[in-house]
Amino acid sequence: MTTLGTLDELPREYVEGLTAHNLVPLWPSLRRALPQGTPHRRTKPIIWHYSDVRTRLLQAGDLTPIEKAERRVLVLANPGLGLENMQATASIYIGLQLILPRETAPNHRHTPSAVRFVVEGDGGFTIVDGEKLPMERGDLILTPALLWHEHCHEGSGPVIWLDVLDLPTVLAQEASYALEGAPQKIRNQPDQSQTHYRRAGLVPYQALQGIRAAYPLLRYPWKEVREALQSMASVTDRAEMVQLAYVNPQTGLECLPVLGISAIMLRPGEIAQPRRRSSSAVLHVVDGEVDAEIDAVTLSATASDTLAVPTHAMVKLTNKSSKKAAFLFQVDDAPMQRKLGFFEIFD
Ligand code: 1HN
Repeated sequence: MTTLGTLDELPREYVEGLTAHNLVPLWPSLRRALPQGTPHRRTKPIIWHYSDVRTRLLQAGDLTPIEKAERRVLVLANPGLGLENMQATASIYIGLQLILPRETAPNHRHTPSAVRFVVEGDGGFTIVDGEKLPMERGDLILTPALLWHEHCHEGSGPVIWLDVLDLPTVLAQEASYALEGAPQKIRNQPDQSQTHYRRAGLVPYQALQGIRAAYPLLRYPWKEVREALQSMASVTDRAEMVQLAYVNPQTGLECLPVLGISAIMLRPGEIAQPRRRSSSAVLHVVDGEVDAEIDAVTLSATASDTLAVPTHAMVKLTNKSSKKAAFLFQVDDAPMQRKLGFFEIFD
């Protein structure tokens, strides 16, 4: 590989003339823009322990009334990317949000897409596009770009969930903004996961005639995801991972344009070594004790802990229990990378 010319090698007056005309020579920066072989990664493999976050989130509940926060969130910020940039990985935003009984997080809509993954508590719900979506532990709720959403809490005790957004990508496009709205009118009926999309393989007949919403299913109850993982595990070779992707039931494609959502079951004692891939990810332990080796870093995770996986990382997941299964929730940016044409899985 040839060594390219540097800025210092150019006459000072020439460089000043370029600067004066808002021009920049590429060659001194070319190797930084295109490192050879693997990308330059600032994202650190790190873990956020739920016990550390939860304490401080409950303190925020005392310190900051919901009216002063709108969303009472502590952001899981990767130190390698600068805490102020609010990135768990370069393209994934993660926060932990607290709502207390009778509070509401007011109605709004915005350009970033989000999912919520419920970590703790009963009685919370999100209203998306007029649909009331109950939030039980492990449930996944979609709030796709530009759909109205607000959160409420009719139960007792704190409700805490993981917010997952494609915010870093939308911010990088200078396209992130929100609109506030009046509280939504709730359609007084069970959510569509209980009525129109009860099981895989069955969709409303009308959808075949082209009458379909862009986001037909907005809630994926954990109870069903967990059962589906267990059924799959019962017949899956130990050499293969037990992993299910959350998809749009009308298209069979990922739920959201940028972020991919999936759930993993690690059987008792299982060591999973997924192939190295170009995407970044966030892993969240739903249940169990898991050692995650990410590049050369080993992180020990237990229920409700969250981990950042950089792009191109080597990953090894170990279920530390020889008796109980472990369950993980995964978010990655593979859908965006696929659309951009560079998603890769390496040998
Ligand atoms: C948002 O709309 C929510 O609706 C939570 O609960 C976190 C972080 C950045 C931008 C929008 C919510 C958010 C957010």
